[in-house]
Amino acid sequence: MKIVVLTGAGISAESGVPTFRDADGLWEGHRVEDVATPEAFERAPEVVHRFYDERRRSLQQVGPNAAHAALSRLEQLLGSDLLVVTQNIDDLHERAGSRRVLHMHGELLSALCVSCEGRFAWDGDLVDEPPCPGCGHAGLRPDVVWFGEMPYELDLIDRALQDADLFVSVGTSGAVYPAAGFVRAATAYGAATLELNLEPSAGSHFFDESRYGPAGTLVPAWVD
Ligand code: BJW
Repeated sequence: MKIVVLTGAGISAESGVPTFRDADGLWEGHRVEDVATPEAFERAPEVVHRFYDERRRSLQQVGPNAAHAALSRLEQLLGSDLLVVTQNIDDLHERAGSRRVLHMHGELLSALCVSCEGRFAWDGDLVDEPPCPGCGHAGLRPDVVWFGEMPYELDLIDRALQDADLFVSVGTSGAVYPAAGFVRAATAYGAATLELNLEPSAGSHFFDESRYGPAGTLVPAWVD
């Protein structure tokens, strides 16, 4: 059975990573729309850098939880029949042992050069305008996908959805496209669909089945 699992901020919540749209989902009074747009970066790059530099540093204080671990176990069973598509920019799936992970909204531990468009492994701060390791230009930005930008790997994801027998969505509000549209695409391609979330998402009525509760409980119960 071929399975595509889409994950969102809710899967990392029990690891201590704040979500975007829950009560604690604000950063110093900013809405995500105020710090996750190219316009915000143009207007106040240091504010945006600080937001991502802090999140990059916080990654070292957290670890994968039971939901990440369960998806890693599932990959050991299914091999290439499982693909995890994550909207998250943390590396908790990888640290739990998952290898078949697509980061459609980019990665905190990567920097993108605005000049040569090179992508580089990065674990330090970006606020000090370090030079690009590729071309030397002082224009590195977080390698993440902001509103209005094209998410990564959409062709691969669409092909995986076409082949999937089951599409599972974990810990996402369904507020952000194109990820919010994957359930309808998967259904149109013939897959069964399952939502695992703390509460009904914006698109919960599109799923064949929904289970509500914390991912750290629901995902292991589904996998095992
Ligand atoms: C738990 C839990 C626990 C909590 N256990 N669960 C109208 C229609 C269609 C599209 C648009 C439209 N208007 C505008 C657009 C485009 C726009 C968009 O979708 N805007 C919406 C606001 C409407 N989208 C874009 O611009 C995207 N690009 C694009 O569309 O390109 C053009 C294109 C055209 C055609 C085809 C394809 C493309 C880009 C979107 C980029 C989003 N970027 C961000 C920031 C990334 C970097 C960063 O991390 O800072 O991505 S925004 C932010 O939202 C982040 C997340 O990945 C994303 C989704 O959030 P997520 O993961 O769902 O988190 P939350 O907080 O919303 O929800 C958490 C959920 O977990 C909740 O439901 C909780 O209940 C639950 N939960 N604890 C289980 N313990």
